Amino acid sequence: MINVIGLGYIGLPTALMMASHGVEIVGTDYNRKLVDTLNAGKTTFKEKGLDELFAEAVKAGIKFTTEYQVTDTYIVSVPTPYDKFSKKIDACYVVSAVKDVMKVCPKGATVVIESTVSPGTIDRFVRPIIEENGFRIGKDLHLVHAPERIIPGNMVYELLHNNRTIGADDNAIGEKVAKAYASFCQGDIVVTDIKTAEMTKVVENTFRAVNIAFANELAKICRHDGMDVYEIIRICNMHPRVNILQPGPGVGGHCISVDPWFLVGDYPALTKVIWESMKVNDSMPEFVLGRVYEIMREKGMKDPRRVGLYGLTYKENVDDYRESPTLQLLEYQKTHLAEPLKVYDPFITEDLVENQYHDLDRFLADVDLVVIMVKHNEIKENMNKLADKTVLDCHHICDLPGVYHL
Ligand code: SAJ
Repeated sequence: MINVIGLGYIGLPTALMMASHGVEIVGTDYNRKLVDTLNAGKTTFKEKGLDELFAEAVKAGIKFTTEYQVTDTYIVSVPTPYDKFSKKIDACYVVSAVKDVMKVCPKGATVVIESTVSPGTIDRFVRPIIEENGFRIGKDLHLVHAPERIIPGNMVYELLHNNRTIGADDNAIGEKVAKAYASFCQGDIVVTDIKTAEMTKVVENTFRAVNIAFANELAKICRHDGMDVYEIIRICNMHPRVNILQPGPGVGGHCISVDPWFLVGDYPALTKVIWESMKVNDSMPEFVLGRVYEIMREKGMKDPRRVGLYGLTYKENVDDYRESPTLQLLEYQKTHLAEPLKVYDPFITEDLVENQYHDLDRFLADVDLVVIMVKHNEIKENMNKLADKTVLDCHHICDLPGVYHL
C-alpha cells in the first residue's frame, strides 16, 4: 500500500492515477474539508480528465483520510512556497509532513518526496528529521526524490506520458521506486542521485521562466519601437535552433513564478540572468496597466470603471489563481489607490475580488475596454462579442480589427 501525503494539485492526480492502475492507495491530507469533499465523491479542482480518473480510482478502492497510515511507502506531495524576503525555499510543509510520517512509519519503509525542492533541501531539512527519529537512512528507511513534472491543464495526459526523474542514494532503491511509477508512467524513468533530481526540476522551471522573460522583454522593445513582436517571434522560430516562448501579461502559478527564486535565494551571487528574468516577468502586470492607460488616452476614454479584465486564473482553462497576473495587477493598482477594475473569469465561481462578475454578457455590458489577461477557450469561442469593444489582447488570440497588443 502507498500512502500519498497531500491531496492538492499534484498529490490528488498522482494518487488517483496509481489507484486506477491497481496500486492500493490511501490519500492523506490534514485539510478535513478537502478529505470530506473527496469522500463525498467530488473532486476539489477542475482539470481535464480528472473526474473520470477519480471515478476509476474510487472504483479501484482508493481511500481518503486525515490520518497517516502504517505502510511501506509514502509519497509526500505538499506545497513548497518561497520566503518573499530571502527568496529561499520555505520547506515547512515538507518538514511537517515528514515529521508526521515518522510517527507511524515502520522500519524498512521508503519515503518519496514529490514536492519541488531546491538542491540540498532534502539534505538540509529532511535527512535530519529522519535521523532524529532513530532511523538510519539506507538501512532502516529509504529516501527518494521523484519531482513531479505535470502541467496544469493537461495533467492526466502528462502523468501517463511524461518522462520522470527519480533521485535516490542507492540505485537499487531508485530502480524499485521507478518500477512503482512504471505501473502507470509510459515515459522513460531516469534514476539518478537526490541532489541531481532536485536540481533538474528547479532548472526545468527556471528554463521556462527565463525563456518567457526573454519573450516579455522582446515585447517591451517592440512596443517601444513600433515593431510586431509576434511576427518577429514567429519568423525567428522558423530558424532550426530558435524556440522563443510567448510574451504575456505576467507569469503566475505555483511553479514557474516560484521555483526559480529558490536558486536566487541559495546562490544570490551567481544568479544574474535568473534574477533579472524574474523581475521582467514580475513587471508585466504593471506594464499591462500602463498599456491600459495609454489606450484610454488614445481613445479619449475617461472612466476607468469602464475597463474590464477578462480572466483571473494564472493561465488558460484552469481554476488555479495562485500568483495570477490579474491578481498582481489589481494589487499594484490598489497600492496606487486606483478604483479597482472590473473582472470576470468563468472558472472562478467564488467572490475573490471587488467588482467581480460571474456572467460574461453582464461583464461585457458594463465595460468598453476589455483586457484579455487569460486565453480561456470561452473567450476564444466568443470573440464576436468583443466586436464593439476596444480590446487589449495580451495573448495575441483576437483577430478583430483595431485590437491592441502588449
Ligand atoms: N506563460 C507565458 N508565456 C508562455 C508560456 C507560459 O507567459 O509562452 C505563462 C502562463 O500564462 C502562466 C505561466 O507562464 O502564467 C506558467 O505557465 P506554464 O504553462 O508555462 O507552466 P505551469 O506553471 O503551469 O507548469 C510548469 C511546467 N513546467 C515546465 O513546463 C518546465 C510543468 O511541467 C511543471 O510540472 C509545473 O510547472 C510544476 O508543477 O512545477
